[in-house]
Amino acid sequence: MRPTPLLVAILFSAACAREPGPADAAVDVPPQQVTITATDFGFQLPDTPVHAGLTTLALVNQGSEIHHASLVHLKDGKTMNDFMAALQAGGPLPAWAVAVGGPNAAPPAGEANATLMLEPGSYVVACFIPSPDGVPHIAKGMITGMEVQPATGPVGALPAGDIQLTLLDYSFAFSQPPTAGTHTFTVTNEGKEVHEVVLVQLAPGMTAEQVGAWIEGGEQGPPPGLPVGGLSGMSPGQVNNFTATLEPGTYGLLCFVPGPDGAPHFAHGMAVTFTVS
Ligand SMILES: [Cu+2]
Repeated sequence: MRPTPLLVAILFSAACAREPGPADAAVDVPPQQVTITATDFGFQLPDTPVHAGLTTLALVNQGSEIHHASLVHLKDGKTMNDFMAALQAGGPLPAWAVAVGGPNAAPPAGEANATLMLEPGSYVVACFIPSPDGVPHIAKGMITGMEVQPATGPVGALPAGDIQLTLLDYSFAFSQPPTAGTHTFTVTNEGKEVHEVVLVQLAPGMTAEQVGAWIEGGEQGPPPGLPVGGLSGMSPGQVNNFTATLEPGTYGLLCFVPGPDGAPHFAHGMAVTFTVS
């Protein structure tokens, strides 16, 4: 007896259900959850091992200043001391130090998040945000090492957010204007320099440029805006997601990474103000 078409269809769909393709397996892996606690001026990482693969980093700020967690992958056996020496030498990051992103700019008592694919290896977690005295937090001891162990199972894949944000030399480009509500932003650095993105909810009448000037000027007077999300420095080609909830009002995007001339990228055009409705 030959199987009926219906039976063939049932057998075929059952076979498909038993043998998901690699893409299906990848997107079904939930991200590893890692909480990073920031204080004035240090980081606390989990006691449990961090493994390679899709990972959501939650930055919890228990300090009194704004902090971020910038992850830098140290390759070629380089150490945190090598990284500090390279920073002191100035100029762009050496090729062995790859800025992979991380949660940007959590206000005091606030949080920030980033989801990314972690490769195994040695990392540093650092905060480059300056205090009102102009000294970056990394120079006050806000750097620590993090070892990422090899994956123990499927590594997953970074899911596509509902809004794409591209970082360029020197501009931001949205796939569509952000609306009020909760969004996952997929951010890709398509520039030739390291870039970050700080998403700021602006006070009425304020602009993104005024936020940049306020930070650079030692945070005098009331803040022109408060950070609500974003991603720390990302080397060319890096991709991270972050999730943020927007209310109707005005917002700004800024990049504080210095260019070859020493001026922050926001002074070169990476400061945009937009309206959310
Ligand atoms: Cu900090």
